[in-house]
Amino acid sequence: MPTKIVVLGAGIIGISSALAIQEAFDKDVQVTIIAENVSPNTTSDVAAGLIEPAEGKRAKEWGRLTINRIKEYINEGNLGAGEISGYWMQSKQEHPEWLDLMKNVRVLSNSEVTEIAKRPQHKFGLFYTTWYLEPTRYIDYCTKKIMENGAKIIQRKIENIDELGNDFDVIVNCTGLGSRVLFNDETIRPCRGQIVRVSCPQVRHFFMDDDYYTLINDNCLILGRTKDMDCWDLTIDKKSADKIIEGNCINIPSLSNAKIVSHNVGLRPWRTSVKLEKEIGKNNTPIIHNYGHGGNGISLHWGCALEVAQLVKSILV
Ligand SMILES: Cc1cc2nc3c(=O)[nH]c(=O)nc-3n(C[C@H](O)[C@H](O)[C@H](O)COP(=O)(O)OP(=O)(O)OC[C@H]3O[C@@H](n4cnc5c(N)ncnc54)[C@H](O)[C@@H]3O)c2cc1C
Ligand SMILES: *[C@@H]1O[C@H](CO)[C@@H](O)[C@H](O)[C@H]1NC(C)=O
Ligand SMILES: CC(=O)N[C@H]1CO[C@H](CO)[C@@H](O)[C@@H]1O
Repeated sequence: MPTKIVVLGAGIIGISSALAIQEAFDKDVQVTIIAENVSPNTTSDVAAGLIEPAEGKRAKEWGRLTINRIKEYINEGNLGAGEISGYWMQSKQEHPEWLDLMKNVRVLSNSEVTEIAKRPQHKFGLFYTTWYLEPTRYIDYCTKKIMENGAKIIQRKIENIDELGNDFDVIVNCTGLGSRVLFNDETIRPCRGQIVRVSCPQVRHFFMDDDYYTLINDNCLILGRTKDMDCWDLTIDKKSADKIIEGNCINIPSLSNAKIVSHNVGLRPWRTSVKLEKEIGKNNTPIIHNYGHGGNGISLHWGCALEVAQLVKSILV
């Protein structure tokens, strides 16, 4: 009998955890995914896909493993990922540790800052190269693989963890913001993010500052952003959209001719740090938590998925 594993959640975190588990065990596990929403209707699908690992040692390692994974994905010739270079203008000089993972990192000279600055808060600047990964394309790629490996996906909301009974040997909890209700974890909070996808092919560098960003995907730019803590509203706010467009047009004047492709909003699963650990639940079923990735879930997903697979191994052998 193969070991039965259930993964709760089908955002980038759940789907990649399922794949990493299958790859670690070959044919000895049967993976079932249960999720209320599947791609393209998850928070992950809204994400801009900029690779920007979070602060801290653990996150830096997850980021490093994720970047290696993205390089392989690019080298296979897949759509929806690539290198992007651009400017990060700062009001206070910042040089987070994860910049070690980036390429071509260069502190801008005073004269470059003067040339690029568009607002008083653009006092310092960096130029660097990172990557983007379009979540919807990538989730589709991973989903095909997990289905080929024999996974089942069931679309259903779990109201209470007891509903799973004794059907599974291990539970992997990748429910993002859903963990707040499902696991009574009040330390996870929504951080609402609204963005605008536009077409403007002549813009080829990203531009970020304290309040705004223009990022690059295969066929569009992503203009952001809002960070509204504890706001659950998933409707598009016209005023925020106007502010996002105006702010980015000041930073990159040629955006004034951009065509709007879509407006999107999502709730980042915000937590002071990612919860990635195992515990023993009711009925002695081991539970592995992998949630609370905030604004960095795309950037950390593969490192976290590999750690989940290791935790499953430590339980089963
Ligand atoms: C506007 C915006 C821009 C972003 N940009 C970036 C970026 O550039 N780079 C980056 O790294 N990150 C970015 N993020 C953050 C990123 O989107 C998240 O960190 C990531 O999507 C979290 O993935 P997840 O799989 O945990 O959550 P989700 O994608 O929300 O998936 C959760 C899954 O759990 C399911 N679920 C929840 N509760 C239940 C339940 N009770 N029963 C059954 N299923 C349940 C859901 O249906 C869903 O399938 C951005 C976020 C937003 C909103
Ligand atoms: C996504 O949501 C839309 C709108 O609610 C729905 O019509 C569509 O079937 C959903 N897609 C999937 C794959 O569940
Ligand atoms: C069923 C179960 O073990 N749920 C746990 C999930 O995680 C939260 C947060 O750590 C715990 O409070 C729950 O007991």
